[in-house]
Amino acid sequence: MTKSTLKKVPSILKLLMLLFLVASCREETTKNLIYTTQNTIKIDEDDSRDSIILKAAHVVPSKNQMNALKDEFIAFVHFGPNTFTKLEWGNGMEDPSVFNLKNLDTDQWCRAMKDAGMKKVIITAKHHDGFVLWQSRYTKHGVMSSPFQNGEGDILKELSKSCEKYGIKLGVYLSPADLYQIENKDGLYGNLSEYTVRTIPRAVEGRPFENKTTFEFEVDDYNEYFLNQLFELLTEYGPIDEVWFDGAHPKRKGGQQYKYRDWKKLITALAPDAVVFGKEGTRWCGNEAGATRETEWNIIPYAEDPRTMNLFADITGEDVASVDKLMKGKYLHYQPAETNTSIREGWFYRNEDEQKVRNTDDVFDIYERSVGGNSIFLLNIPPNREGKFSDKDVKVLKETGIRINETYGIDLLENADGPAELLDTDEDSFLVLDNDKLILEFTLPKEVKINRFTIQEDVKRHGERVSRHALDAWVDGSWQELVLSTNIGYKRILRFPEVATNKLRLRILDFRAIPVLQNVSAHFYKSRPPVLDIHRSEAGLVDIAPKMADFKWKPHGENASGNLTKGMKIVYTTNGEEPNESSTIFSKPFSFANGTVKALAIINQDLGSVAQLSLGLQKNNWKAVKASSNYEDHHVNLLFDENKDSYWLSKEGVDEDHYVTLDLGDETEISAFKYTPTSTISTGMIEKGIIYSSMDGIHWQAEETFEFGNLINDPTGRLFKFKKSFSTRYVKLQVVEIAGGNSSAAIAELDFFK
Ligand code: FUL
Repeated sequence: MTKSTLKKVPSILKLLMLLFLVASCREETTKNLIYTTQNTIKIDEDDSRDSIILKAAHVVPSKNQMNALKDEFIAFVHFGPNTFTKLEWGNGMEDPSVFNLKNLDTDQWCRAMKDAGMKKVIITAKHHDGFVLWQSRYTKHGVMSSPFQNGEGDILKELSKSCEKYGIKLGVYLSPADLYQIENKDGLYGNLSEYTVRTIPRAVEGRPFENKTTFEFEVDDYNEYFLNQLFELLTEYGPIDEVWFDGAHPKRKGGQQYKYRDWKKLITALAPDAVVFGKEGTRWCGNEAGATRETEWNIIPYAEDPRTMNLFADITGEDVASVDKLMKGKYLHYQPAETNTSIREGWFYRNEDEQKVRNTDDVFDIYERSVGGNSIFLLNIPPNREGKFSDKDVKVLKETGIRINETYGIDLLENADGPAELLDTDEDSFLVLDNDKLILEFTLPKEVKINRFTIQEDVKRHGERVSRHALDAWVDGSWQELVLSTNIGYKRILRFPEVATNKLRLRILDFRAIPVLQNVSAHFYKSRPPVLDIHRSEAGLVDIAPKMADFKWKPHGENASGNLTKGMKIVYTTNGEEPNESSTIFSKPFSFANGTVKALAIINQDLGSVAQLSLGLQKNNWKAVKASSNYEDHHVNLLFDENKDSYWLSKEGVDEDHYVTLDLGDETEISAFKYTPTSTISTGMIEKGIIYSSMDGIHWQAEETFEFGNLINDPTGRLFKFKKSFSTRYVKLQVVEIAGGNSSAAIAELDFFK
């Protein structure tokens, strides 16, 4: 029976037939497919809720998407003028000489990635500022005009050689937004040029291409420029496995449109193995903080056919693809999420002391939640101004790799009894779970301690089907439920408190169609001393305690954090040094300002990861003198209450002029300030402003204008160092620009540093 014959029969009848088919197919083929599996399946007008669910169960990844999923853990590299100007977003008017790179060690990058177990690297060949990291024929705004190797250097070439040497796949980030092409007088972006038929690549005298393929597209100047550059990147740097299109736009001009379908034709022809991020290939997970969803389905409902769409909106929100959401779509499309975040605060390297680096616990935790939550983990490691990954970052990558190997390199089910298709290492074996197979048992030769269990569905052939499942262990003569979870997809890592057992039971509780599993494995993760949280109270006292969010997985109200913290001590430093066994023991909250607190937990001889917090002036004597306006629930006092969850919000529409003035209590020397935007709402981000000083609160002196980029996607605190420190008693923060054209300004917390 074909899909088109199915289309002609009424819905109810269709459903009955489908159910009959489920039963008969099961017997005959063990493959259990009703429809042909496809990457995109159209929802027909007469489809019922059940037939839509069944269709969703037949949506499978493309070959490139499957490979992207199997890469699991991949690297991002943000490098460019911002590395030298210490900004998150450049403005496109940077002099190429700022890219004053003396050394470059891409081998060191690749070694560190390899150690971490990463399979691919995606580099910002061109970020929003338009500066190119390779020897492009089509612009002078890039390495060719920089002092790096006297203008002869090519970062892409070096990286591609290192990738080949270390067996790492290569991907390119080519920003559609291009501030250089917007700002310079001959810029091509939004220049209102005509759409005419043009040959790609445009021939450039003296610089022929080895690859003689040509294309004809009807495009304007900027699309032509973009296609020419894609041609260079996809033909001259070895195989390219991912092309990353960022949706962010610091600025736009002239109604510039992107002819993505032409870009895609070029990519398919020149880099057939490349998955395209930000379009129909892979999607943004919706945040830049490393947050993951409890339930991440990769079958996404679309109102239009994603195979012909030009514009892809960001998919955010908690519920992206539940059954209710699928009902609203017209097409069902397989599209895995990439969980992208940075190892450092911000995407670009700034400095060694102030810019926080995620610790191993943190990176490992995101790894388990993202790879083990049906997504791809894309971790950014920004090279420093020496052209290397900094030592701190390298150490974390190495430790993460060791931890992944120690935990997931050993399968405790290796000699277990159970369905062979799930226990073997053959990626092509799978098990169709007929009704009587919805409960699977695994018996181990002897009792082992476990706290992790991984399950994989056969997504390659059968798509994603399981929507609820539970794992039990045989303890003291009865089954004890360890964890209850939702979907599985490519991989689900179940985390639960340690249990000693020789028998495990997996129960599939709900599904979209008869489930087909591919693999299961059991593991033991040696728990470390907990990650710490350092916090200063409104009264100025610093408290250090285990971070509770890390124990979110505890089931049945068991206090896993309590268990873990038995016999624990916390040590800390306030002089910038790394804490160790002989550092001061934390016994009660202490008063501290203007410096960095670093702390770690010790259990037995085991040292945990270092947590650190830079603290500015104490705020207990501060007073708000005036705010241009505020909402009742978002009073101005909330911007210095040491609580990032509460925030000041100026009134929309009431004042054009948004500002706050504060009395710091005493005359103080100030050299820097930190703006923490609110992450509760995504509006009110202060992109540009002026800091004023005053001794009497009447006469004001403008000190400096500040500017911050990428606040909406990455609402983390931003430090601004003044060119010259100044003494003041009063400060005024005058808002000049609010991100995204919003008309309320928000501040979660303000800090000033001596
Ligand atoms: C964002 C960009 O604006 C950031 O600068 C960064 O490149 C990140 C990966 O994507 O949207």
